Amino acid sequence: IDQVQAWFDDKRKERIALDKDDTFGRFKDINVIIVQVEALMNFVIGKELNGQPITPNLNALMDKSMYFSNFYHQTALGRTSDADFVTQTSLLPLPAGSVFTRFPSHTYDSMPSILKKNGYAANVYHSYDSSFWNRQVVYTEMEYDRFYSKKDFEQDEKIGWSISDASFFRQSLDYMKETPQPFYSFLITLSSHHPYSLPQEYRELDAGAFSGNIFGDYLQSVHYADKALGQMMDQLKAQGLWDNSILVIYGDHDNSITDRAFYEQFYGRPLSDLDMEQIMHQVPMLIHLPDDGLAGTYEEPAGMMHTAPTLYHLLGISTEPYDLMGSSLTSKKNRLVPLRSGAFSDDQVFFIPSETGSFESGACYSLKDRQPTDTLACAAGHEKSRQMLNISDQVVTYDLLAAFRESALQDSQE
Ligand code: GP9
Repeated sequence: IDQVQAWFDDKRKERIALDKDDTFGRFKDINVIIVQVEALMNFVIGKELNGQPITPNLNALMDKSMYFSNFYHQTALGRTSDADFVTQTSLLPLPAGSVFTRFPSHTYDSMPSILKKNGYAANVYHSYDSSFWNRQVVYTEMEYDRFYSKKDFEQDEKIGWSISDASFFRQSLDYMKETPQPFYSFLITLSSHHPYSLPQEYRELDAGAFSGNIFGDYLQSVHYADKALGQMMDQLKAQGLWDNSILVIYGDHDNSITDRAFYEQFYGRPLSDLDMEQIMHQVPMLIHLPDDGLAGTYEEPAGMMHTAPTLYHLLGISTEPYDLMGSSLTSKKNRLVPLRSGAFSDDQVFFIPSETGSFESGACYSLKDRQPTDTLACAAGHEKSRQMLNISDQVVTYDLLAAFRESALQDSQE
């Protein structure tokens, strides 16, 4: 316990030192709207298919936002629920199962609870059964004011498991109109869910050589999700929320399509193991702010565990009382991004673990020339990454944040 606490204390000091820069609190008391987009991957962003942009609305938003071009999803078997957990708590997912179903009632420093302490309303929107991924229980624990689930949405326009993203955004924003400001709204989309069987009338992309296969279906679904996002942004503007909200959009995880041949056909060239690892683990991450001062492409590696600390920093909320693994992405300091598979990246190397799990038989790539390099170059990062995963596992499994708070309370009473 002492070691874990000391580790968090070091992180806390690093974070607080970063709060001295002039981006801290630049967007105080501004609304925060986060959209977690189902299976949206980074490799489609800015790309065209037969001359047609796949994500025209995200491309346009990218120019006016902080765009993180090497952002990793960090999820494991808990998929969408892991993306949610890591984003909200700045901890990491478990090696087996989902935190949402295994340890829903343990103590975590989550964004809704922290923003509420700072005067925000906090609501979560997802048009599916409230029990899926144990969300109802977790969202109550995270202290959201309200979870708008399937029963709160008129099921007027069906795509896949639920209503279309367009209808979901329209209805969610109607609810948001009534929410006192400042608010935190977390929206989770669904139309681009596997197996990407988008009804014919929504297919507006010429998938060309990919027509009729699952990769083409995926591109169609992402193109549709982008269109719905564009409509959502228009509605935010019409409702007068655009200029007083931070809008965060990111993909939750990969598309489960692992056949390298599809990606090589898409890129028109052979892809290395490093290319494939990055393609499968990178999701887009955009933070649109009420002014353009911080807009641009941020190439340093980053991950979902950095999202909440970045928002606290921009909003000017001190993270001193909280135990978080990430730090703000407004700083350019070298970051280590651990992935649950045992892979990790920093700004120099990317490590791909072997099937056996032994470090020596893994592959270490230099990001400078994208060639394999001596595993020694990955040794320190490997140790740090293992340590972070291990610390997070202990916090989640043994409810250590509750133990820290309990012992702090006892100390203060003595
Ligand atoms: C269901 C949705 C999908 O509510 O969030 O979750 P996934 O299957 O992608 O983990």
